Amino acid sequence: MHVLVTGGAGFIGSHSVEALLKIGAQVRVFDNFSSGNRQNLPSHADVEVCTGDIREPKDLAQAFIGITHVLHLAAQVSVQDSIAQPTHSCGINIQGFLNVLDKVRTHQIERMVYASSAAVYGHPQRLPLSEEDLVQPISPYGLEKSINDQYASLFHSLYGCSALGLRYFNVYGPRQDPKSPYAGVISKFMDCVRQNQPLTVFGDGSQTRDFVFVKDVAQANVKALQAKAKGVCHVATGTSRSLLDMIHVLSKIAGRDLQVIHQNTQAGDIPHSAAQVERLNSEMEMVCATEFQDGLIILMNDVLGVKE
Ligand code: UD2
Repeated sequence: MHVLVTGGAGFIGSHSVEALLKIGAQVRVFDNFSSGNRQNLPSHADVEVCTGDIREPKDLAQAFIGITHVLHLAAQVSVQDSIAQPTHSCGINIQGFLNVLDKVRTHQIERMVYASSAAVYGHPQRLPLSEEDLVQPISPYGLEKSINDQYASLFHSLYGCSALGLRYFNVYGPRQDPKSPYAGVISKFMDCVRQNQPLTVFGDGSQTRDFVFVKDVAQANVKALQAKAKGVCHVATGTSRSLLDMIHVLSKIAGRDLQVIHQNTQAGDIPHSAAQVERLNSEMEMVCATEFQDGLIILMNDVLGVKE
């Protein structure tokens, strides 16, 4: 397998590169390093790093030479930025996506897996969400991801491209920069623990999410590249927990009580999110099995610089 990983120097990308190396794949990382970081990448004979932008078809043409599989993770990943600058976000997440998909077509790539998102559902009509549920995005980011899903499906019908979109739920783990605009609540809270600062909870903390560990997500990406399933598939654990519950586990592993400040619920916040994971379990033969406490311990050790 010669795999091109767009966004390969980023949070999910760099863990996916490591998972691909474990199965003996040759990996070419394609990244414009706007948020990705070379230090996230292992120096390994089977990893090649290529600087380029998915908005530039010429950059992509070079990167696709000799490639058999594509893992497309490069994106504008901030929901807030997509609301503030919708045309900029569209340029990366729709035009950039289409540039990659079209190279998949013209280079007759065996398999493409790309990052879709739970954001396509907007406010869920019912829980737990199934892949068949109504797509009703409430941000340009969610809309862009759902358009990606439609393009991939159309390219399958028109040209036979084998593509699968993975709808990630709330991914956490090492290398998610807590200062970045797309940092999730866990990486923010972990940073507060490190600095001995109080945790800010928006609302009463009863909101629930399906928190999935990044190494499980990387494994799902690899499995999806090897599978034949088309369409879209959730990547989640199938179990949701509240912020208060998460803080309880966090305080247990920190070995002390954590101070919590409550602020008003943020506009557009979704109270509950939960995923059905039957498709992931059966078609991808994959379970996101990292215990929540174990994932948090790995992250805490990483943030505090404790060697495993
Ligand atoms: C996630 C995704 C987002 C999009 C969305 C779709 C992440 C990081 N974000 O947003 O990209 O796909 O799902 O539904 O995965 N919170 C606090 N204190 C903080 C930060 C957050 O209380 O300092 C709350 C926040 O109000 C929310 C919950 O924690 O209720 C989770 O927030 P998040 O930003 O980690 O993720 P989410 O689900 O809003």
